[in-house]
Amino acid sequence: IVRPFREIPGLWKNGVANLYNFWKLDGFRNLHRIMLHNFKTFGPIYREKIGYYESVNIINPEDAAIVFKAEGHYPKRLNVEAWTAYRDYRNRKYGVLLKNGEEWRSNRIILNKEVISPKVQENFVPLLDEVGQDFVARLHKKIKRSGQNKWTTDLSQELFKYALESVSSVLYGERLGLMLDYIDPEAQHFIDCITLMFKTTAPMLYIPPNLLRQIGAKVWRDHVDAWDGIFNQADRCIQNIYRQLRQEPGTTMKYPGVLASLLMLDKLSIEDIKASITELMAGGVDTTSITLLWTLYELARHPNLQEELRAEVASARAESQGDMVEMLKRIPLVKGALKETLRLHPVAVSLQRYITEDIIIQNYHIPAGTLVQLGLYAMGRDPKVFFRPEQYQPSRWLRTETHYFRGLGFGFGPRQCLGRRIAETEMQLFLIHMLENFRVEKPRHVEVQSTFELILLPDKPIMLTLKPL
Ligand code: HEM
Ligand code: 2DC
Repeated sequence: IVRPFREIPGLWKNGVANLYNFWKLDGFRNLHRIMLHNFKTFGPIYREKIGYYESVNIINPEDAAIVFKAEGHYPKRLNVEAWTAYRDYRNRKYGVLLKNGEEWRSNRIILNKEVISPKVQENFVPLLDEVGQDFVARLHKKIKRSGQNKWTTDLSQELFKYALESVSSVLYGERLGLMLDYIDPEAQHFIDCITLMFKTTAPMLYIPPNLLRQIGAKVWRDHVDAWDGIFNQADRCIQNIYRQLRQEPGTTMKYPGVLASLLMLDKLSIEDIKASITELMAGGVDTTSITLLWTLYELARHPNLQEELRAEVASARAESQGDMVEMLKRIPLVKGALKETLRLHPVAVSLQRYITEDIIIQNYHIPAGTLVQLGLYAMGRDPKVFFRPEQYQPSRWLRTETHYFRGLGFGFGPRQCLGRRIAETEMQLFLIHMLENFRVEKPRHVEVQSTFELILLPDKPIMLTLKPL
């Protein structure tokens, strides 16, 4: 017999008291650990309410499958109110990230063709490969200058630049020049704004941004400054391409980039294009760079695995004879490593959907309209889901284990990450070039954990030593 919704275990009766306890546990930075703890306490399903934000949380892949089957025609995630409040406040359009319903769907279908379809993916490879080559050349130069034949450093700032250069080259078909010695201070400001934007979003998940705006709270003002910086820089890049395109309309054979393709296609309004290109540019920096940083950290901790990956890359290189599209088809273990990184160190602590029909999970009835969250971080570390979850084992993604609703780092279905193919290609090419050029080591043993700043980040700097091969 199916149990009613109100019997789902958890703390959902007093949102304000729960918010207070959450704050006492430093929950704004510990969300992932609190979720893990709640699954331990309540089991594979629990209901919660923190502040005004209420959800049912699940952890099993089989339950995730039920939820995604009930996501309907217009899948909807948790609305990040801080992001919509900023756009409402500044009178800017929502892009594909924030739109919902029919408008989301029609925009998303057009964007899919230019951003995530297999047809365009091949266009990205030479652009991203060039950035990867420039990145390792830049590291070689730094190592030479150090005079020590190695370099020990926190790579995060370098990786932010690599990620922004990569996503920009795909979006605009042009280089920003971030792999050069002297970089545009505006670009550096853009990078800092994205980090600040994420950080200031986290508390506003639980405290309504419009309330914070009315009382003139610093977190809201910082958030506005951060988005202003992001939009100003994106506007400059977009204007630049727009002007070029009007002066010499697309005649060359060269792939012109996502933005120019969308403008020439002429199916979305300029305002819609601008809104989504800005989101793509902002979404393309911290996500891939942090995932790459975690991957290098894991490779430094597992030197034998690192050699195995290097060997795979070397034979892929030999077999593909310089054709990078072919080469990318021959590196399953490198791809497994990236999946393994996202399992243990996901960017998104959870996936969420408002379900559009009633469902039954763990024998509880859940009515249509409920916000259901899949605890992605908790799932990745659950021994019932992954064999020996504490071990970093890229080969588990090759065959041995079932993958049914387990590889969800980019989300699922028609609402999954729009930047997924860009991110994957960019990260695979990065690892190819790094493995071909450097041995990565860890100067000393430091256990690094995650901290929640809307996305999950390393809680302390990750120091790595790079040695040319
Ligand atoms: C959405 C993860 C990189 C742009 C998402 C979602 C996840 C995610 C989990 C929500 C999906 C869902 O609800 O099912 C990641 C990870 C990345 C990454 C792990 C890299 C390691 C990127 C990049 C871009 C990007 C590079 C831009 C080029 C977006 C956009 C959405 C999104 C625009 C919203 C799509 C929509 O609502 O239709 N991402 N992302 N992401 N991501 Fe990413
Ligand atoms: C954060 O409880 C925790 O890909 C919340 O590239 C639920 C939640 C909702 C939406 C998620 C967010 C979490 C984490 C960051 C995500 C976001 C959707 C898209 C965004 C996963 C899990 C991200 C990083 C995008 C951001 C693009 C944007 C800045 C323009």
